[in-house]
Amino acid sequence: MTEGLFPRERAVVAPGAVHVPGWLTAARQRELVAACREFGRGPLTYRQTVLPGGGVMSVRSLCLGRQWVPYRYLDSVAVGLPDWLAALGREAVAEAYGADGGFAPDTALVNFYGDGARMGMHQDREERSGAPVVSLSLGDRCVFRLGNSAGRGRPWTDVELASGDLFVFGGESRWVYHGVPRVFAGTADPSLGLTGRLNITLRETGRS
Ligand SMILES: O=C(O)CCC(=O)C(=O)O
Repeated sequence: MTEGLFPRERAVVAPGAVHVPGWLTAARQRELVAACREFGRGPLTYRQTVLPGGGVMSVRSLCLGRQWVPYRYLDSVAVGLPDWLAALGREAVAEAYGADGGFAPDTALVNFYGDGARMGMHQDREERSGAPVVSLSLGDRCVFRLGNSAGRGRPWTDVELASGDLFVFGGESRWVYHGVPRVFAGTADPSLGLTGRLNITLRETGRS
């Protein structure tokens, strides 16, 4: 009933974890969706990752720049991280923290959430750098769960991420468990031309 009646406010959700609703303009979101489509045309494609235990992730992903495989980064780069995307990551850190802190991402993980896809609680711990993780959301709204660094359980804070939202987690929140327990299917603005949800995370791997 109250949805859309009140502006969504910028918030520091936890120390070092900043949510900036609607950071990307509608035009920028459309450009990013088009770019994500292009990234998947080859040689990279969106694939479900098979975990070492045999589980298969429900999201479909691709990696620009340094390749992530469970649970490490490969030395090889199949497709480089575009400079414009790294620059957007720097802008994002400056927006969240007031300065970009020299953020120099060398990898972007692009996740596509189709029907029923979600992401379990996990830590982004394969990076050797303590630089923040920048997350950009496009398409359907979701619940993003920001937990703690001790384990997958409570306490956690649920944040609703919508298309165009920026979420940066660094500092004390850099190593917290986090996940996406729910995506609200069909909530994307039809003018975006995306069915489902895309999430781009930019990271510094800390590898030479
Ligand atoms: O989809 C999201 O908002 C989070 C993605 C994520 O946790 C990850 O790529 O490690």
